[in-house]
Amino acid sequence: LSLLSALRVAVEQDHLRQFLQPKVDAVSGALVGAEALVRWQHPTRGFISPGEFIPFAEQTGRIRDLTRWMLRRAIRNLAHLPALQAPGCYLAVNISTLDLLDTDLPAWLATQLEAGGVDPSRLQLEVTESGLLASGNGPVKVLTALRAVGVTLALDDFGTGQSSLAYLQRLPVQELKIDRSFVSNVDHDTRRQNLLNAIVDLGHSLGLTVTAEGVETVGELQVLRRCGVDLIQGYLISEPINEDDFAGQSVLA
Ligand code: G
Ligand code: G
Ligand code: MN
Ligand code: NA
Repeated sequence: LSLLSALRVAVEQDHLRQFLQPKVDAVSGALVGAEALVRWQHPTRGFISPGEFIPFAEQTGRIRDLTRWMLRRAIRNLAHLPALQAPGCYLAVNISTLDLLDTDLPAWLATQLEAGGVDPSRLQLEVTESGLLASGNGPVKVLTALRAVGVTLALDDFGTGQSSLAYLQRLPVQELKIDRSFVSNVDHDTRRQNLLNAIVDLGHSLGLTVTAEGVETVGELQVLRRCGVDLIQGYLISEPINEDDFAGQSVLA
C-alpha cells in the first residue's frame, strides 16, 4: 500500500485521531478552549507526524477530506466532551490554505454545525499567515464566507509571514497566535521582550485576542503576562492529549 492510498484509507477508516491541546486564560489559568491536532497511527509504519503527512496530503489532494474529518470530529467533540461544555469554551481546527480555495467549504460547514447542534461561535478555524499571502484574493473571500457562517478565525504562526499591517487589517480574524519562536526563551532576551510587547499591542489595537503558543516555562509565562498576552498554550499547561483523556486540566495558579 503506498502512503497515498494508506492516507486515503486512514481518513475513510478512522485511523486518524484528534488530539486536543488546552488554551487557558493567561491570568486566571481558566480553560477557554483547545486546539485540535491530527494524529495518524499507521497500522505498520507506526505513528506518523502531521508535520510529515499534512504537506503530503496537500500535494496529493487528500487535504480536503482530512480537513473535513477534523471539522466533523471537532463538532462532535464540542457537542459531547464534558470538558468543553463551560460557557464560551471553543475548539480550534487548523485549516490548510488549500482549503481556502474550496468555495463549497462554508456551506458544508454550516450544514455540519447545524446537524451537530453546535453554535458556530464555538468553532474556530486557524489559518497561517504565510499560507494566506501565497495565493492572492481567493482565500480572503472564502475566509469572509466562513466568518459569515459564525465561526471565529485565528491567524496562526503570527510573525513568521510577511503580511503588511494593511493586509492584517483586512483579514476578518478575531485572534492572533504568536508563533512560538517569539515565545521561546523570551525571559532571557530583552530584544525579544520588546518585540513581543509590540506584537501584543498591535493585536490589541486591532481589537484581537492575543495568544502565545509554545509556552514551556514559568519564566516565559511571567513575561507574557507582563506583556498583556490574553491566552496561553504550550507544554507548560499541557501537551496535546487524546480526546478521551481531555479533562481541561490547568496547572496555572
Ligand atoms: O502537533 P504537531 O506536531 O502536532 O503539528 C505539526 C504541524 O502540523 C503544525 O504546523 C500543525 O499546525 C499542523 N497540523 C496539525 N494538525 C493539523 C490539522 O488537522 N490540519 C492541518 N492543516 N495542519 C495540522
Ligand atoms: O503550527 P501550529 O501552531 O498549529 O503547531 C502546533 C505544533 O506545536 C504542534 O506540533 C504541537 O504539538 C506543538 N506544540 C504545542 N505546544 C508546544 C510547546 O510548548 N513546545 C513545542 N516545542 N511545541 C509545542
Ligand atoms: Mn495551529
Ligand atoms: Na502555530
